[in-house]
Amino acid sequence: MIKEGVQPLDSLRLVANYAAQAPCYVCEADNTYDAELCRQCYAPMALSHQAASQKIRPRLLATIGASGAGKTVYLGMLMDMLSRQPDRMQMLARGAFSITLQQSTASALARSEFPSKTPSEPDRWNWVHCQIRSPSFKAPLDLVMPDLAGEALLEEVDHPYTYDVIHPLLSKCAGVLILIDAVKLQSGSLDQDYFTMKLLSYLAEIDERPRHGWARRPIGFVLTKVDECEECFLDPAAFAEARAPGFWRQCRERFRNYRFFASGVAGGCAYRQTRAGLVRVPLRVEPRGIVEPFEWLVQQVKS
Ligand SMILES: Nc1nc2c(ncn2[C@@H]2O[C@H](COP(=O)(O)OP(=O)(O)O)[C@@H](O)[C@H]2O)c(=O)[nH]1
Ligand SMILES: [Mg+2]
Ligand SMILES: [Zn+2]
Repeated sequence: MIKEGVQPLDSLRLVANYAAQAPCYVCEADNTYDAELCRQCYAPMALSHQAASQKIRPRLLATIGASGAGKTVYLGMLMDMLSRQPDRMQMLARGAFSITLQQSTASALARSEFPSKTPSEPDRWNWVHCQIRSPSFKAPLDLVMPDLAGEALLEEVDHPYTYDVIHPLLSKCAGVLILIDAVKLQSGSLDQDYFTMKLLSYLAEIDERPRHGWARRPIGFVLTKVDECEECFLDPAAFAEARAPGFWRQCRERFRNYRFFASGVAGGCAYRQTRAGLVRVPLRVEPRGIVEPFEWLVQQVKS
């Protein structure tokens, strides 16, 4: 038993801990120190704690595009490839949560399935915090990337501030990859063209500063599913110009730093009858053009 001396009460300790607030890395709302997700935007609070524990602030990048454009498959495959290849660019995941996206994509593809659709609720999105190393970099680059749902993006673009996470995220992003379904463009559907035009005007209006705004930030356009659209793989810029004239023009008029890429994860697809009905499944995994757009974006962000 202690007769003399000051013994802090447990309740006081609790109050002190709760008084210490941590700002969210994305939206900057104050959160209690033990919150798992930001109470306002649902970004993982681990991002803030990890950023606070190191000297360099991680840069934010985003992969955006319509629902079904192939964002989840692309990002999951990219992470898996970067975390395994010893030469070129390497990725080191920071925090266990950063591995979930690549794990769920790789395990679905190993079962000859595509990963399930990204839920539109932000508290269920996967985030990746990683460190990128490359023989051409002097110091590693810390990056944070979420896997957003296309429905949420569309809702936000049509009705700004519906989702607390998207506006602050895209304001702070150093660059984006915009994924566009090449198969839909090839079929003559203009949905992808309209959606990309909306995304581009949303970005342009988020930050209109001539030097630091989106007009000068890097934008990589990635035309996806090239296994079903060889024409696009050969010359993605010419394909976009011919099939998506709306966003092509907008891009030339409003943005300075952009490039076109083509990518594919599957090597052919088929339909399989399941209890849920007919589902599209990959026949083989044959990644093409996965690392190139990301490598370009990272180099632009670094320079
Ligand atoms: N042919 C083909 N289809 C793909 C490829 N990647 C994705 N898909 C199809 O597109 C669907 C949506 O992909 P997903 O990554 O979930 O799109 P998201 O909504 O943008 O995240 C998948 O279920 C597949 O049917 C690909 O590389 N080739
Ligand atoms: Mg998705
Ligand atoms: Zn937040």
